[in-house]
Amino acid sequence: MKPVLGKISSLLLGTTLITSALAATDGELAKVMKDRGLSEIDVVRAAKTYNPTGVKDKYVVFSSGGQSGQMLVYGVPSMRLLKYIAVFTPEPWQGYGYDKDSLEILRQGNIRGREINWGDTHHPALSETDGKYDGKWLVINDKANPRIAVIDLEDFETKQIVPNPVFKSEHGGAFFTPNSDHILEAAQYAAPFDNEYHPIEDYKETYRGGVTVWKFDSKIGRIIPKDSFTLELPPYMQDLSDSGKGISDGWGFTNSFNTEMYTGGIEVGMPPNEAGMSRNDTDFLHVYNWKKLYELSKDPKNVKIVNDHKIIPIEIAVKNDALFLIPEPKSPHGVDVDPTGQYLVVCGKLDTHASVYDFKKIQKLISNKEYAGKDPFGIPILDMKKSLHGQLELGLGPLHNQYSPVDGEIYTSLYVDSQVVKWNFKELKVLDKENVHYNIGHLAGMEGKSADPQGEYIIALNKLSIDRFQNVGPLHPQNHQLIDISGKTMDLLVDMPLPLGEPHQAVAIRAEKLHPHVRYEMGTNTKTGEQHIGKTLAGQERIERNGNHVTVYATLVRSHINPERITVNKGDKVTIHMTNLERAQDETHGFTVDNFDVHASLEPGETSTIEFNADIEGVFPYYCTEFCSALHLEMMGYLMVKDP
Ligand code: CUK
Ligand code: CUA
Repeated sequence: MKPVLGKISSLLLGTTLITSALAATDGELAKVMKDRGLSEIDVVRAAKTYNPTGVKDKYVVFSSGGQSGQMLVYGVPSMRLLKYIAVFTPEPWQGYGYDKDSLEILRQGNIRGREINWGDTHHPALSETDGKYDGKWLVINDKANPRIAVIDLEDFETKQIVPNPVFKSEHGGAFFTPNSDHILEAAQYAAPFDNEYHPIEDYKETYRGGVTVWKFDSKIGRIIPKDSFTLELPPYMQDLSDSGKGISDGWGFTNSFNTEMYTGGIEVGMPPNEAGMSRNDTDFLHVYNWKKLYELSKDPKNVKIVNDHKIIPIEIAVKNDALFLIPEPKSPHGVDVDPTGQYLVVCGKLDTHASVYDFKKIQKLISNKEYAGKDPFGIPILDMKKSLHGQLELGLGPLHNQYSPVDGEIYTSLYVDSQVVKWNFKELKVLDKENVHYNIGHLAGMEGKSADPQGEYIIALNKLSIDRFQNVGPLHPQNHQLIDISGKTMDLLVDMPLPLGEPHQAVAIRAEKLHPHVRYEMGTNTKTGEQHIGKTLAGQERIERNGNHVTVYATLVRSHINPERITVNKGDKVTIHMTNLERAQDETHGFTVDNFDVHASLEPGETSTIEFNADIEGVFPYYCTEFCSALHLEMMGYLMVKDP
């Protein structure tokens, strides 16, 4: 039982200050409280999250935007939305997918030559130095169309999308290694690595799971596909993963949930009559030495090539003592390495317990070659009991974990119970529970999965909001709930409705670690960071014709677009390079030509390009789409398309 009375009385003690402020304001606060029906606890909670105008937040949160294929940025504790980051989906305001350079980024995400315009984002990760967030890069996965995107935190723009060459779906990405030299991405639904048809009867022979270890160059912030490889795994469904740190640095950990290899009606290699993905009491935690595997991947003898991509076969990994399995309670979800790297906390949706594995014990079993058996693919299995530090019953549906700076303190989401539980994973003791609304999935601590968790707050990312907000139709907003964890017991402060997509996971970083710039060097191609081929300074504006290709070099500055008239022939291909000549902070100009489905957002100093075929005759105004000055409406011109 939750100590409700204790919680309220401790909150009331904290309100002494408010009470005296109340008296001092001669009843004004009391009047507001009365008019709005607020209690003193409500007022304390409001004060803990209120930012007066101009006051900024202490933490910045990057949340997955789920089915929107985008990301969201908001501040903590105010829970104010700051930005959408366009990732896998076209985003008109920022011109993402509507100008030439961003369209090239979006199209890097083509799979087998086909355009994909949506994504199912799940797990954002912030780049790390020594396991601590360094505020440089952000990556996120797409579960539906297995891809990883890289976002530059100097301008919060997507710079790279890398499709996975062998997976057909993925969920165990993206996880940075402690110095961001690699990113781990595990598959989800097992499928053949190649792109051919293989009958489901051949599941065990031809379907595979895996973990892709992407090489990441943290100086330039790009994934290097040619130096990356995939560790082949059995067709158990892989799930969430985490990278080791501290004493487990060099190792990766990936859950699985279908060691039965159930395929929906036909079960391979298993006795009949007992079908299903959760028949076994345990599934497998995959433990692999990605650092050793990376070295092995450099020798062609150790890899086979599928879709131009290096695969390390199971046998090679086993032969080199780089891959092990440990039983874990069935259908696990999160595996979360603690700040020291010694403990791994695994939570199973169908088990009320959390399992705390001790990497020191795992290491000892591995170095003694003390195996409890082998799986059907020849992978050594380590004994579960001998690997465990212990287990603790937490409640129904434990999913994900976050850490705090207090030694041994951990916060776990309980999906079925709709609660956050605070407990000690070393002493195996429940400390507190807090109700959330409703059916929490992930929870986000402040740097709560790094080597340097900050505590203070936890955000509950709930799957359902039901009655929390105004009814806006059957599709309800998502509900992010901010919880104060600075006291002995948790205290839910405020709800934030989120009208985008399902926020599977969010990561929070101290705002002081972020240093985005406010303008670009003049003429920058923001997608490459280099000088744009279309860079145009004042006085260099021109229109060039080469056959039926017309290239315009334009500038935008308050309050005109130069040139103000572009005349072309019907059938011409038109390329317009534009440079925003502004130096002032926040002086963005937008650019569109009516009827041609193009749009660019030009931040100060940025050069961008739009391209279209002038395939219809007529007169088409073009204009600046951002209200940028008193003469904003005058910032326009005409595209004249005539039949020659
Ligand atoms: S998942 Cu959604 S609640 Cu994709 Cu990390 Cu667990
Ligand atoms: Cu420039 Cu409006």
